Amino acid sequence: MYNNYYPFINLPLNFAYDSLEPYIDEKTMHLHHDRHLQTYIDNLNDILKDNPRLQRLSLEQLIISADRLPCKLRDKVKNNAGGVYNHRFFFDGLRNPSENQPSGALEEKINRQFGSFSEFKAEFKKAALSVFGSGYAWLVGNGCGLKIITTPNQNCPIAQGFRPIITVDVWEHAYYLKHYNLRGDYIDDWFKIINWEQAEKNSIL
Ligand code: MN3
Repeated sequence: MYNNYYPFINLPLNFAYDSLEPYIDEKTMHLHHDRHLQTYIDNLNDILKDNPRLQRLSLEQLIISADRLPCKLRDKVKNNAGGVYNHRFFFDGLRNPSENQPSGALEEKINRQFGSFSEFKAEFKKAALSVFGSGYAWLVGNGCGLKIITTPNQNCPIAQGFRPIITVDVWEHAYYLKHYNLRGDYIDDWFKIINWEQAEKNSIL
């Protein structure tokens, strides 16, 4: 990942704010990227400003080592480094609406693990709906295959040794303006704007 060290900056999206319409609206994308992600970036820079030792760690290293930090830093680093990583990963995994589906090795792995793409979607949706409160659902690689997992808050799968492939942010700020409380409708819409090319790259890195 680019800009992987302190000071962190809010990199622009890879697409126009309105390019996910009608599935995710332009205003949600502005608020989500320009305010929510920006706040995690500002908070993380603020924490690291007074901790030069931590400035030498990459974003991933901060997440992986957060649990070994002193109490007063642990949750702050975990939440804010996780917030930066998870949002960047979520946004990078989106593209304008298309009939785009998994292909190549990733398609084969999905079929092997879940039976078919539609069975995978059903299982992923169930997991994303099961997140109580705020969090994410992920497709991850675990070394020998694929797995669907959920994480609460801004916890990140790389802290558990998983390789993230796709994720959906199910914090209400990700969908409330358009979908209100209908998280299931938002998940259905999100399936139409997944960047499967990026997912394929993530699965082989
Ligand atoms: Mn979010």
